[in-house]
Amino acid sequence: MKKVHVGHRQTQRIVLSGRRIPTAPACPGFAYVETAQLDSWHATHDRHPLAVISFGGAASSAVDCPSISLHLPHLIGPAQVEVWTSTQPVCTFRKDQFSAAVNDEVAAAFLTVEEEPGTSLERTTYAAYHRLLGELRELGYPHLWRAWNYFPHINEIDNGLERYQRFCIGRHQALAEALPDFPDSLPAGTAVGTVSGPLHILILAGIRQATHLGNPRQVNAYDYPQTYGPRSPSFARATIGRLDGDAHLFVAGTASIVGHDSRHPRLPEEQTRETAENLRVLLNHANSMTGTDFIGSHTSACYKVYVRHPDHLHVIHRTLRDTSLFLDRVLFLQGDPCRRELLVEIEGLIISD
Ligand code: 3EB
Repeated sequence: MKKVHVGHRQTQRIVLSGRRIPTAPACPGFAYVETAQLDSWHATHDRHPLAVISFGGAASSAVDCPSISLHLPHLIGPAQVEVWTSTQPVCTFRKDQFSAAVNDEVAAAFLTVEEEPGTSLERTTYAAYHRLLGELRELGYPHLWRAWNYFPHINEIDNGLERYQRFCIGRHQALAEALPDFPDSLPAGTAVGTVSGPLHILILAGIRQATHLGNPRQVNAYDYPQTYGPRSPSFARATIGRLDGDAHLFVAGTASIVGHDSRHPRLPEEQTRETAENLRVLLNHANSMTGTDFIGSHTSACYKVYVRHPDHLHVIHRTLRDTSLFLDRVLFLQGDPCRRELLVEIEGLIISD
């Protein structure tokens, strides 16, 4: 496939709310909000919505911004949505299955694709990534900061190859073609199986580069041997981006993998401890690489815990409570980690001011 470079195209910008105030900081915010409180939350926060992500049911809200609904049922507490906001006014774009919201620093871009019978998941994934990366380049946000991928039946075998492995082939092809400095420019990622639904790809991208990190306990996923699939998973263990003076540490989906081996098959408690240890080492590594403290008291964090079997919720929850990592702001969602033996996966965002 030939490399195509697309020039900057004029796209009509729709300013949703407020006037553009160029001197205002462009810092995005990330919060979990009870679904029932979403409209009053927005009314009382002086922030412009970039995106709303709901889990297990559409959020009915008057908030006008790109929104996406993922079939990842909540396992604890009242339904919450994830809200991305901007202190700056936001411009939104919509073209069929593509939607984006941008400020002067970052873009939140979503693409939703229904799989069609007769089209392989690798082709569907390649086309989706090709489109998303092209749109982001045209909008002026070519640098990837964070990617999330969701699709159903992730561990099912389809014509001799697992659907996750097919997904990895298409993603690898599109990113290797489009990204300068592949694989070093790959961002933190998540790939989790939903209960049902289309392929959803969510990308946070920037006008500036972010810094991508590995985990000293783990082989970089893009260097995994071919025993895990014909093409390696295209993501970094963590990405750090600086916005309005705050360092944002985006932690990729982290599971019970040491080196490149899955550890503790069938043991949810041990997998949870191993995952927490991977997170602890990653946070310390991020601290030492950047001189920023992502563990101390001036940080705020939100995490998502993806649980394969709802029966394991209590042991996973109890095990995490015994680690110092998580106290508040954790969503427990039913979702399938990408390797079938993995029972739990945790991602996070830690902001240090
Ligand atoms: C792993 O470390 C576990 O394919 O985008 C975690 C996060 C995992 C992201 C992805 C896969 C992905 O390999 C699985």
